Amino acid sequence: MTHRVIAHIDMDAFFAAVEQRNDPRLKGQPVVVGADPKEGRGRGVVATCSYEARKFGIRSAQPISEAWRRCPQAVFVRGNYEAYSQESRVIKKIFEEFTPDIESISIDEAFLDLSGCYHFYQTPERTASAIKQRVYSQTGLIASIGVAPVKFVAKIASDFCKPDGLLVIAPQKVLSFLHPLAIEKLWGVGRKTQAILNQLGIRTIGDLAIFSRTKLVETLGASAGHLCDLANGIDPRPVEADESVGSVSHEYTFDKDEQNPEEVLKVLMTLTEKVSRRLRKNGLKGRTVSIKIRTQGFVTNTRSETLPRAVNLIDAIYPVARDLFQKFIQEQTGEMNRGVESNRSGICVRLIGVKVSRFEDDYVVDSLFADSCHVRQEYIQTAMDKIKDKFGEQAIRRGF
Ligand code: TTP
Ligand code: MG
Repeated sequence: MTHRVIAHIDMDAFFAAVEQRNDPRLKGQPVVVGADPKEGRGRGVVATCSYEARKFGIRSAQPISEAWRRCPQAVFVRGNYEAYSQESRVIKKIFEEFTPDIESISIDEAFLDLSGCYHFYQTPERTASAIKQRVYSQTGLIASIGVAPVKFVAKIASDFCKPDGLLVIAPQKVLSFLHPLAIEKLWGVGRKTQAILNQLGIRTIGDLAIFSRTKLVETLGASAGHLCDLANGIDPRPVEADESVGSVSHEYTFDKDEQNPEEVLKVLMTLTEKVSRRLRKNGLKGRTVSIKIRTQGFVTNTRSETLPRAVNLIDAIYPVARDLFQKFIQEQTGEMNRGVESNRSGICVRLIGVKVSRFEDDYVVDSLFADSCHVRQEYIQTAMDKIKDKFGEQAIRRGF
């Protein structure tokens, strides 16, 4: 049986490492990137901190006031979102020198499928080591890399070997690596699931691997079957390469011409949701929103608008798409009234599509830098993405 060779690469203390590299005085210092601590009165949170700061118990998402209390002598930096984003692009370019099969997960994290290229470096370990060295020599930043035959094990491995780590889990070692680990290390086991599993006497991944699948599904529902598979090292999910095209779009053809604009708008909302989700999955934001409308007689119309800043959230994309559609309807109705078109019953839409293009910065974890409304929208959409990833496209929908 041939196994895949999948690497999970995650930069160490990413934002803080960029700060330390840019200012050598910060090397070896506890550095906290996040909101202004205002001598302990600051609101907001820690984005990340250097490993020196972690020794004081400082963590991502902790209130900045707590970070200050734990280590007032740390260097507190507000962060430079653009710089991190730029660095992320440079790192991704390095990955592309090794393989085109790259699935970006976040600003500092990606899966690479090395199955087709590791032979050039003889072994998976040497390939991963070459990537690590290349990243360091070009950026001065340190990546930790986990390599395994399946995705989730590669991710656990990179986390396990941090910082400055490289860990290759050979196929025959997957179970002996996984089984002693705490159950919460398993992808998809949050605090609630962990509590239930603990009540069932399951504390390690190994405990889960030998637990009755039927009993687990009875207790946790159908999705628990997936957890059993993971505990046994089974994860068929492939590395899904990022989109390399210049736009992301979705369209829908109605079974018969749709005359009710409200129905068309409902479809437009669903399509926009899909586009938004794909954009975010691929770390993209675009400035141009376009719609495509095919009316009776296969006449295809497009309308687009370019925004002052790049977007990928549905709340930013949908209103633009909706306004474009409504304007189009008004134009058409006006023309009909002037006798340009003979269709008296109103507009008949055969196909509707939405597209976002003119990509700009990669998507980064910018919640720190955005207003609170934007942050809420991000949380909601990320939660919706996770539900859809787990339970399918129909599992959750927006109200209109
Ligand atoms: P992580 O990879 O989770 O953290 P890290 O790179 O700082 O540290 P390590 O991987 O070594 O544990 O996140 C990458 C960057 O994303 C991080 O540097 C800052 C940002 N980030 C936030 O802004 N808020 C958060 O809550 C988290 C977890 C990360
Ligand atoms: Mg990281």
